[in-house]
Amino acid sequence: MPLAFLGLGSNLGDRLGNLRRAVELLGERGVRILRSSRVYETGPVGGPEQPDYLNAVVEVEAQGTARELLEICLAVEEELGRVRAERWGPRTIDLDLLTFGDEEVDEPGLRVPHPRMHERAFVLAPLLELTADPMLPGGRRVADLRLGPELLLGARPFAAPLA
Ligand code: GSY
Repeated sequence: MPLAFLGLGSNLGDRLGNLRRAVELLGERGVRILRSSRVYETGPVGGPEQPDYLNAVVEVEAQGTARELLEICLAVEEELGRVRAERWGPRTIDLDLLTFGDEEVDEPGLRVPHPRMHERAFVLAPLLELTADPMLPGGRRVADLRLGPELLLGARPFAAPLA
């Protein structure tokens, strides 16, 4: 069964509660949560002025395809009341499929590895807790990214792992 990494983010309402509930709902829909990073508080990237996010990454075992896992993530977002109003705007929950085994997928609405994951401290800081050498878009390697201290400064540990 493929192992995948999911990025979770929330910057509206009970942010930590939203992340915890998302993990529960993923489990109820047959996604086995294997490990979680700690939860980080991070400044918003892009979009209008908005509150800070809480972000985490979980490693999961999926039952089916990348597309099926994406559909589950979208269903969980919907159940948690996410309204897709503004593209980069605030949200109660955001679930991003970061990687899916060693698959590369480029289809409408689904690009894996996530095309911007290597640019985002709010993804990399929690992800690197779980794996030192994640699959990145374009065949990049973490060692090539020349990550500086701004990565650590941009992501502040906030709470214990979600699982
Ligand atoms: O892409 C995920 C949603 N999102 C985030 C996020 O999760 N964390 C931070 N820090 N900034 C963000 N901007 C967007 S859009």
